[in-house]
Amino acid sequence: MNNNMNILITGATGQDGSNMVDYLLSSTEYNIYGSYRRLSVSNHTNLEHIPNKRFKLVNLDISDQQSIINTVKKIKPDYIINFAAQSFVADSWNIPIQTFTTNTLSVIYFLEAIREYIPKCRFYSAGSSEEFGNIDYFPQDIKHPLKPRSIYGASKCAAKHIVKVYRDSYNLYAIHCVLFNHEGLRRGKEFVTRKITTNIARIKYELENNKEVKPFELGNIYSKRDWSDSEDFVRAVWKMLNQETPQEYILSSNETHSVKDFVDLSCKYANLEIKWEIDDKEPLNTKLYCNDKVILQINKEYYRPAEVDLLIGDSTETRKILDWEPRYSFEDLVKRMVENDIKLYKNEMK
Ligand code: F7E
Repeated sequence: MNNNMNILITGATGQDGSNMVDYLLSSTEYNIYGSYRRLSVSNHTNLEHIPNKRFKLVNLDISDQQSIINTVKKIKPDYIINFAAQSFVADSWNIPIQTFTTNTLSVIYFLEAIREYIPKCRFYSAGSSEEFGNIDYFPQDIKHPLKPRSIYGASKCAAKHIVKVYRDSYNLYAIHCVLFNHEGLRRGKEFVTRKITTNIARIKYELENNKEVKPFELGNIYSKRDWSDSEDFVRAVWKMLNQETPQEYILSSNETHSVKDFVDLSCKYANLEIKWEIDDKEPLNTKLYCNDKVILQINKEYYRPAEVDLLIGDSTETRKILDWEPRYSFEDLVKRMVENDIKLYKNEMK
């Protein structure tokens, strides 16, 4: 491969996009174009550390077909890694059309532009374990039927089918990989893992500095997810894009843990001694205490109209094909996130 390859990464200001930018800058010599959607307030925190001549930010709105065509014609990417999405499942019930435009229509726009202008370009579409939804069996492998429970999940199922249709019809290197939950230091604070670690960091500070302790609130603490580190996943995604033939994959940790497990482990790594007051009959009454102070309570507002109760992946096959293994365990992930948020909160308070 020559060194003049151009790689377009959409959603470059988000967790996965920025991790992919970092990874490809450090492991390849290629030119990286990170796309972002212009907002009146800048959201480039995840990219501020990248002073690199091989990296350029490009303004691209993936919900606008013309914007995609213009960008594709200008950059002529050899790879398009599409991480941009309306990725917050809970919001997909409130903004269903935007969810489909961003997560599904954009995939058609990209594939049409690739077919027309850059047919050799390799395209990655980010799938999700939300596609499995109301699961039939566990662990879920690539053959698990698609049974989405959220509008987000449905939007990703449609994207998966579209990618396959374009791959089969036009012989494109286009792949859609099911990613189970993946988190990390750059995770958005509305997702449950980062919501937990940022709040635990704040509460630790409040307790240690004799400040008033403000409890935080969660919804369904019994739902179970298969959580990995996004930094591990971006390495695997790059491998998927560099196989001889395109095919579908899944990425997962092959473990499942409840939201409550995540809280317990976060408190352990923050050195907080906690005590649950569980109400089995009325989960809304459940509370978590530290030093006799309530630090967490349950709020109905954070429950979803339809929940995916349990996800656990089986990525054995993908691991073999790609010769990939995760470097971070579930425990490593929680520890890294908690320690990072404790440091960030302390600095913020200085
Ligand atoms: O929720 C429960 C919530 O919003 C995880 C995205 O990356 O992974 C992610 O989707 C679980 C759910 O992620 C709160 O009900 C309880 O059961 O962190 P989450 P998600 O919906 O699993 C998939 C694979 C994607 O593709 C998505 O893009 O936690 N939960 N209490 C809560 N969740 C949130 N957000 N906030 C709570 O207060």
